[in-house]
Amino acid sequence: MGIDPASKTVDIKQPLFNRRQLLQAGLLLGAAGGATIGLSQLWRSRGRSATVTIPPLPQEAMHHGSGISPLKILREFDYGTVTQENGRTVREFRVEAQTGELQLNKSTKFITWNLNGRVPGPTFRATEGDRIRVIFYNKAGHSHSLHFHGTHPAAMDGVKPVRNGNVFIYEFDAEPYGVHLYHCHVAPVTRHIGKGLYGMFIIDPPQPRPPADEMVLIMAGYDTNNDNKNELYAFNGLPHAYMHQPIPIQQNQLIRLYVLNLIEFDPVATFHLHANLFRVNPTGRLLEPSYETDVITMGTAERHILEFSFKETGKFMFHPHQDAIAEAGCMGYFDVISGLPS
Ligand SMILES: [Cu+2]
Repeated sequence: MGIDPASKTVDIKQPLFNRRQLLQAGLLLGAAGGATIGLSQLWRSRGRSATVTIPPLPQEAMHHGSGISPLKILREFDYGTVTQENGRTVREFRVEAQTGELQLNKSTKFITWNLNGRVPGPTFRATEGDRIRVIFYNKAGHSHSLHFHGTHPAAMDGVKPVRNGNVFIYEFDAEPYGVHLYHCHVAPVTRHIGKGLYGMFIIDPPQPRPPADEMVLIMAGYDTNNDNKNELYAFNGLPHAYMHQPIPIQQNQLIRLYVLNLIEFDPVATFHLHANLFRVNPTGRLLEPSYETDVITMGTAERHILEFSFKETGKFMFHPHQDAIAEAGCMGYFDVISGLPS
């Protein structure tokens, strides 16, 4: 993998995402691909057979002007490079901390500290019991780190800063299954998270959850004038992104949302879905959702799996029910497309 322990450098020129990872994320078929993307390949590889139908994405979704594409981030899962070592599965992830400018809206530019050039960082995904190896290369210009939620040894807790230009390799077992997160843990952490150094970490149970159109929604805030308050908010990095480009989903198909509240400064954020109810699986720690509602309340870093399907076609909003947060960017639409029988 090109690591020279003496110099503590790593060759990061190889592609961050290989063909297989993109296939697993269902993204290689392109924006103009047919209405049906066969995720059956993914499920067959896990010993299941099922097909999930993902409506075509708008052409511009793949080339967003701001440098990141929330529609792409939504369904993009990084399964790492898989090898077998001493009889067990090892998933190796490569992640690079960078500094870059993000156009948050027509009038606001924001300097981000980000991972692999995106906010939020990659959604790492593993199966419980895998060995996780994260090669973290800090090229952002400041000290940063990666602190993962879940369980691991103290030496892998990610609270020790990794200086600019250095590499640290985090290695631990993926447990327990559920929906977790990771973020930079260098002080002041609020600032390091607020500038974009965070992402989701999904650990699947040994027996996979039923097939569904799976998506990641991470709520975050932007303190654009350093007054310790958020002026803008976003799902998956860009304010109002899913208002401008609603998320196409299929009528009568199971949707599984991995939702995380990573808004700093505001103590809680709610999540509300219009014209429907969803089933809640707290922290993804259950094999089945446990209750049904249409609004949940999450403190910072709380996360859940939400499951639902829409019977009706049309555009339906989702947003925190604190309207000030929603109106400042944390708002979007599902665009329910007809086609699947109930
Ligand atoms: Cu940091």
